[in-house]
Amino acid sequence: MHQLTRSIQVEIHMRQVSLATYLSTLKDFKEKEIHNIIIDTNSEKITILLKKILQQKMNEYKYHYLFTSFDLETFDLEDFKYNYVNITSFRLVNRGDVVVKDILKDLTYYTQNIHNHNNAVLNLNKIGMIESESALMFDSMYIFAIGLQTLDQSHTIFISNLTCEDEIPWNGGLSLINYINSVEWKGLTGPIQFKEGERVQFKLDLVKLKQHSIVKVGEWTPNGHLNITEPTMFFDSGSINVTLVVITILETPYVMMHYEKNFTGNERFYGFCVDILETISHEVGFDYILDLVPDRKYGAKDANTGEWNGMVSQLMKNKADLAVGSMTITYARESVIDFTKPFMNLGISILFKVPATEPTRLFSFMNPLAIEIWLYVIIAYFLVSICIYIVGRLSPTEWRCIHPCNLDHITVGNQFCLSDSFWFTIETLMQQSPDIFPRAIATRIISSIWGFFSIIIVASYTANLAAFLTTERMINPIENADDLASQTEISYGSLDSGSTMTFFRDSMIETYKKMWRNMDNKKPSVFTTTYEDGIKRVNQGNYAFLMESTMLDYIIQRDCNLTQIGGLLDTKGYGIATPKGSPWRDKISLAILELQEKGEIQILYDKWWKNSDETCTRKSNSQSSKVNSLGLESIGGVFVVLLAGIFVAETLIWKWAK
Ligand code: CWD
Repeated sequence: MHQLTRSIQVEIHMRQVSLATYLSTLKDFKEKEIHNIIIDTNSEKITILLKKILQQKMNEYKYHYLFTSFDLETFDLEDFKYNYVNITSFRLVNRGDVVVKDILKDLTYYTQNIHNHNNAVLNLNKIGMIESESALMFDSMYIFAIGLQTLDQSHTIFISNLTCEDEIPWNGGLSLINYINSVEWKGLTGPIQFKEGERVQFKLDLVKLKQHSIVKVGEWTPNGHLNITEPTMFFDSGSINVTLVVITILETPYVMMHYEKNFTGNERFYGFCVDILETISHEVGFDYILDLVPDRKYGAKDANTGEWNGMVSQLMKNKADLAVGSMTITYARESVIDFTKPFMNLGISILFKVPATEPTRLFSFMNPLAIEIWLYVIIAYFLVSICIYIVGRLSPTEWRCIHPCNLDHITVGNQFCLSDSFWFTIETLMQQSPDIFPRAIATRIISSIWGFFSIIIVASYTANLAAFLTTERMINPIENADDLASQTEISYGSLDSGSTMTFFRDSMIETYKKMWRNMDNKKPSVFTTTYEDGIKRVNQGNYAFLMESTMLDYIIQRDCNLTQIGGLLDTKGYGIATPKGSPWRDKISLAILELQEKGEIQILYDKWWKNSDETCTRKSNSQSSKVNSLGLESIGGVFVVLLAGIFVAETLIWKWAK
């Protein structure tokens, strides 16, 4: 074993305070984060000081007050008991001692019945405690009485008149002191014994405030000095046999409930968070009583009244020691309650119905190009055909002799007449080799450019056609939060009084502000009391539910009709909540970190999220992109076009034949 030597630096601030400066001094300590305070004052002032400590909310576990007064037990410490504040002092009178009890009983009886006085004469307060000053006074009078009585038994005591003029001492004085010195008695202030005129063999109890009462944690004697018998009391604020009140909220798979009658108490609850709580309770060392929060809400601050509801309000009112569940750590909550380190990370996302597949149509072969592209191609076709006709007419090279052998009758003709120009461009567009060859530079330039244009259009069309005809296409009206915000057809909402709702309410981002305004004004309300209601509405259609990603994962793994849209809108975590200043927060945080590092939280996650028969099997990516054989419903339109073409040609032939 290594002996570690540490040098500790202690900074000591000393203040002499009056009633008027109690508050400012405490404030100063609070600001400077001075947590260990020794208070040396009399009993009356302590009562006022305790009030000021409460006003400053300095009655929490991190503060340690050591009172030099021996009368801690006579103060009303009800408001300090449950906050785990450390209050220590020494006591002279041990009220639990049998001798002390007997003496106090006799004294009470004597003062009430024999003398018919009230307890005030002995300074006995309402719980029958005597102040140390009165106890010392009582013991000294008692010792004096015994000394005097013993003197009286062995000597005859002469009482002489005393004057202020003569300095004649009383003869029996020395003997009385000797008799007093030889008295041994157990009084209110413990064993009384004298040596050379000084009291010896006495002890002071070191006492500390606990949740139920003030308990003895050590002893001080003039010879043995301080002996702390319960060191754990100073480091472990009450984890021995402690039963904590834990509130929770039902949320699958975090906390679920058995409703059958044979389940009682904590057995009623099961789920991911219940398992975590059980593990932590063993780790940290506490028992717990688990119950549901009365209003079934997580906790949100009312924007008008400023009042909190749900589990947050229960913790604020100290009605529970812990709140366990899918409780999100938020800035607003952290300012009124405390959170442990997060045991799970998540973000807000969008739950939506799986988009329907696009129906195949007879003219699906037109889909690869947008309708306006088809229009532009037709317009371009007409323009280029007319252009090539005009340029052909104007270019001398395009004119040639039609009958070169007949030199008497020279007839010149142009190969780009109107119908041939249209024929030439359509042939080029269809990637056929044309039977007209432009000869002029201008017509060659136009036909090359048109040829290039045709290659690009045909290549793009062919590439897109394969994709359009062979894979299923989804009609997805929204792809992310911006899409949701910019439309009014699909309504969207979130869980009421939860962190998702407050995220949108308090956000400074324009898209989310817009979404909040939309949600807040929507009638009927788009907020749901349970997330199951939200899922029901999503399944009914035309509704997107903004929810936390961990829960969303759980749902989409089980319901193949639902899907996640877009990514996460934020990142945050779930933590266990405690009242402000609770000593449990740090211990539970440590336990959570340990569980995370050991991978136990991941094991629990897999147990509740993945190992289930309910999970739906979705088509994997490779399956969904498998090439489907093309049916008539997809490319039947081509046959229609073919028939229409033949019909038009036949009609024209018949007309001309007539
Ligand atoms: N909560 C929420 O606000 N939205 C959700 O989708 C789910 Cl599942 C829960 C409550 C939230 N965790 C809170 O602590 O308020």
